[in-house]
Formats: sequence, structure tokens, C-alpha cells
Amino acid sequence: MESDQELKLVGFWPSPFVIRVKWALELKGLNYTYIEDDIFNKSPLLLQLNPVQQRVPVLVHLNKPIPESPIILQYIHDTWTDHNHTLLPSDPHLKAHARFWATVGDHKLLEYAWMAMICSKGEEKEGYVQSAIEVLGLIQEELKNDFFGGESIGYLDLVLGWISYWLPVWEEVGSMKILDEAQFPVIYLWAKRFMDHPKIEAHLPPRDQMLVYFEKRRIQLKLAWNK
Ligand SMILES: N[C@@H](CCC(=O)N[C@@H](CS)C(=O)NCC(=O)O)C(=O)O
Repeated sequence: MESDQELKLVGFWPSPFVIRVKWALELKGLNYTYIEDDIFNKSPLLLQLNPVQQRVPVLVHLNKPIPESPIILQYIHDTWTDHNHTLLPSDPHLKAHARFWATVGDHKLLEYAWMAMICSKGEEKEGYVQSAIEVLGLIQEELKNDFFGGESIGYLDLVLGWISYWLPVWEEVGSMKILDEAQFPVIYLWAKRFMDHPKIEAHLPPRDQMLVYFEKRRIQLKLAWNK
């Protein structure tokens, strides 16, 4: 077990990027200190730890900061090799494959779903929704077992995990549907399975607070971006 001094996570409660790191640390059974930051009023600590991007999450291990959630997950996988929960496969091709789909998830699905939530202009919004649905279809084809990681939750499950809890909130806030149970039964069941894992569900922010937060963000960004 790591002591509190050795492992810290700087985060922001509604972030879909921070939660994946929390989940990884919990699955690995690592002891860490969570430090809540405010991305609208960033602390000197965050600016010092991640001066280039000034974003959360940042993991601090033995006083060394590691930013960017996919990089942090990789770091956790590489560093705590003796812990029983493996995040990435050892085969280089399978590893590259998981990283590729994680990139698709973040740079396409998450981006489209986020823009669809913010956008209120009919045609433009529909375009983002359709793009998200298309990518979700491709991601669904990649699921061959209970989890993307095989029998247990792995790196790609953690990166895509926001689909199970954040996406339904974004759908409600944005009055839209992306993850339709009838259209995506496999992903729908995966999302339920993922959420039912005790280490996953124990660390979710309250849904009612998420709805309030993302509705506020939707209105702010819609005005700022003229969407
Ligand atoms: N690609 C990054 C994204 C991190 C990110 O966008 N974090 C947001 C919170 S959800 C943030 O810190 N935003 C502050 C800013 O951009 O100034 C990751 O996966 O860690």
C-alpha cells in the first residue's frame, strides 16, 4: 500500500476524466489522497503541477506530477505491476488496440456527445448526435467479452466508463438520445455491468448535482460559442 504522502490525485468532481483515474486507483486498491480543485478558479497547486495545460486530473506520485488521464492510467498500469488488477494486456498489439479505441472514445464520441449537449441549433445538433451514434456503433463492435478488458474491467473500460453515467446525464440536459437500448443492446448491457461493479458505483458524483452542473455549463457554453 502507498502512503497518503506518496500518492495524490488532484481533480474536479464532475470531470469524466478524473473519475477514470479514481476508478483505476480504487481497482488497484491503492491508498491515495484526493484533492478537489476548482477549474474556474484554479489553485496555485494545480498551476504548479500542470503549468502547460492547467487541467485536471493530475496524479502526483513521490512528488512527481503526471497529467492527462490516459497517460495516468498507463502510468498506474506500469508502476503497480504486482497488484492483482491488470489494466492493459501484455500483448503489444492488443495494448495498442486498446489505446487506439480510447483515443477514438475521447476525441470522437465524447467530443460529439459534448457538442450535441451544448448545441441547440436543430441541424447542427442533429449532426453531432448522428456522429456520436456512428462512433458508438463502431465501439460496440469492439466489445467481445463482458468488458473491453476481457473478463474484468480494463484500461478501455475505464476510459469509456463515462458512457455509463455521464452520457445519460448529458442526454437529459441536452434533450437527446445517443445510447438507445434497442439500437445498442451490447453497449447498454456493458454500461450496466460496469456501473454495477462495487468499486465503480461507489465513486460516482450525485446525479442531481451533475444535472445542475451540466445544465449550467450547457447554457454558459451555448452563449459563449453561439450554439
Ligand atoms: N485530455 C485530458 C482532458 C482533461 C480536461 O479537459 N479536464 C478539464 C476538466 S473536465 C479541465 O481541467 N479543464 C480546465 C481547463 O481546460 O482550463 C485528460 O484526459 O486528462
